[in-house]
Amino acid sequence: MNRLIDLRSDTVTHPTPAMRAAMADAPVGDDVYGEDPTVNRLQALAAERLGKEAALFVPSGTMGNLASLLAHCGRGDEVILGDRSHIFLNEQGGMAALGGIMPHTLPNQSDGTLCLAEIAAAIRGDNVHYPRTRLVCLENTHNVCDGAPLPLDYVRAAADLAHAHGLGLHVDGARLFNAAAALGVDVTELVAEVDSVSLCLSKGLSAPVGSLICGSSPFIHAAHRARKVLGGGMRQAGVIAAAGIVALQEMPGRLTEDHQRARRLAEGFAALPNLQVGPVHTNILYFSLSDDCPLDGAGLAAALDARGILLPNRGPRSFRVVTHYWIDDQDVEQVLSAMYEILDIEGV
Ligand code: TLP
Repeated sequence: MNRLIDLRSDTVTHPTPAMRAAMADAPVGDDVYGEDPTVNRLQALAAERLGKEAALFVPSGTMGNLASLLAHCGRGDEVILGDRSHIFLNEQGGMAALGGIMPHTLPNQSDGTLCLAEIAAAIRGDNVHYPRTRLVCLENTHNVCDGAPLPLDYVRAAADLAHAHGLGLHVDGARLFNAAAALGVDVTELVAEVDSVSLCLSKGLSAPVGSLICGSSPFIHAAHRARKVLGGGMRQAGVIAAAGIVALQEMPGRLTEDHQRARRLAEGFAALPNLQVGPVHTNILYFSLSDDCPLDGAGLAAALDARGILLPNRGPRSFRVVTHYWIDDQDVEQVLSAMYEILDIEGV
């Protein structure tokens, strides 16, 4: 039986052999005492790589975003963010549930940005009736907006706008290295004007667990307190941080391969008459079955599943494909052949 081709997400990535070796050998200590040398090394490496004063290792992207928001905001404060952002859609409203923070959503444009004029208009004045606006959040790359990278000039302009009004700018950079690779800019430059950034080691970078928050030393001090109250103080976490070090050092340089494979899939899919295929900017590709396609989403997912390809439908007729380290060129060709076979078209 061939191995599964798992295109559900880049979160499904297993650790690489180099990561497993580093994990086995990692020196560890109690990180709640600040004594885990491997965690400390990972945090120092991340801070240096992103050009920030300090960094904090957290168990997940969700906790990275929430600890950041708790560090920036108090109860009753307001955060401006996109209505299609992961923080708003997929994090259980943690900011409101646990922090008493109010989300103020603006429509995400199709490229993942928020309109700067709309941000400016949403910022509250000093009025006893209003909550205090504290923070703007962006997502880079933008998961739901076709994995689009937010351009450097846009991030700078958003930071200038936020700072001109005394607000902070947080970036959910779960796939920040994908953005930097797609834009051809250094990741340090991409977050230079940003006050805080969370990035995931466990997605395109293939580490088994973990995210990092980076920012100023006072910000990381506050985020560290927030991580503890959220139950994210870990003990001998060096075992997983060791994989994170390999992820930061070895994996960003290969992400363009994932982007090329996503493009190859999109080109192949585009030749099928029954599919509407979205644009590809990075490693994420959305497509849907046209109304006249005899198969519905569940039917296509089942037919792919029977061929060892994991791609459950996300809506009645819609799909998201995510390429990653464990998808190679042969897998891409196998997926295309399967799609052509299922949708009854001659092979590519
Ligand atoms: N995204 C997951 C699912 O939750 C949708 C995925 O498969 O893409 N920010 C962004 C932009 C994300 O895409 C995700 C995870 C997170 C934050 C949360 O990270 P985790 O899963 O580590 O809490």
